[in-house]
Amino acid sequence: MRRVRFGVVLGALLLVSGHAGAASDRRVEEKDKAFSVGSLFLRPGERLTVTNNDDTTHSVFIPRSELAVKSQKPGESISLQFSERGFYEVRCNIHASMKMLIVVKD
Ligand SMILES: [Cu+2]
Repeated sequence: MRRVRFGVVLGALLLVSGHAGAASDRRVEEKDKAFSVGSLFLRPGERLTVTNNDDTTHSVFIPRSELAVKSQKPGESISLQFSERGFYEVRCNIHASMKMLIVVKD
C-alpha cells in the first residue's frame, strides 16, 4: 500500500516539473557569458526569446543559417523563430565558448 502511494506522489511531481519546464523553455538568458541552457527542444514555428542579463554585449548567430548576427546590449532581448525542423547551434560572435543546441521537431 505504501509503495503504491509513493509511486503516485512521484508521478505527480514529475508531471508538475515537466509542465514548469515547458512553460519557461521558450526563454533563454545570457548570463556570465553563457546561455542559461545547453539545449532546448522547440516545435516548428515557435519563437525563442534570448535576453542578455550580462553586463557585456552579446551577438547571437547560427552558423550556416541565413540568420543575420543579432547584437544585444545588456538588458536587451531578441526573438528567434525556428520554422524548419532540424538541429541548430546558436552561438555568440563575441564569446566563442557560448553555445546552445536547439532541436526543432514535432
Ligand atoms: Cu557573448
